[in-house]
Amino acid sequence: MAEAHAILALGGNIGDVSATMAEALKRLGTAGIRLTARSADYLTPPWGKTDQPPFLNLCAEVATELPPHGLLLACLAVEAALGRIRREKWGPRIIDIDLICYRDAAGREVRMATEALTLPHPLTLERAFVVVPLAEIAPDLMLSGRRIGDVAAELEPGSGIVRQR
Ligand code: PH2
Ligand code: MG
Ligand code: MG
Repeated sequence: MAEAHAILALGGNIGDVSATMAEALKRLGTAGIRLTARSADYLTPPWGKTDQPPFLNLCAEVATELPPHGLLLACLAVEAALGRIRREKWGPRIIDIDLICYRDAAGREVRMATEALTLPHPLTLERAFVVVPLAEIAPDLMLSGRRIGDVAAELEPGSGIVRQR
């Protein structure tokens, strides 16, 4: 059966985040979520709530037969298994795995707004910590009528984001 494709954004700012994100991708791989591309890790200034340590972020492209909500549940299960405890909105965390956009097996962009999940993720273009890593793996991706590579080119100079390695 043909697979759907999705973009995931991972991040965190507590503990060895690089190792935690790698472990998260490995665990997703055993849950029917096949990694097809991943960006480098990026050191990023905290966004939204700025009085906290910097984050490490990456973006990944995955292929899966899971529907959008099934994919979201798998991401939340991996977060929980890796020890994430939800405290304050936008606050410090061990690992966060967000679903950015989803293309079904027929190649159609899925748009939805439920309490649990809005697709595409509505804050993507405002978040340099997502746009810059995403531009590394999918510069031609279109979100809200904008090409991700173009949005990243506008952001990058003053974003304070540093690619690792
Ligand atoms: N996640 C947030 C809030 N702020 N800032 C950065 N740099 N990276 C994140 O992953 C991040 C954030 C809420 O999910
Ligand atoms: Mg998030
Ligand atoms: Mg999240």
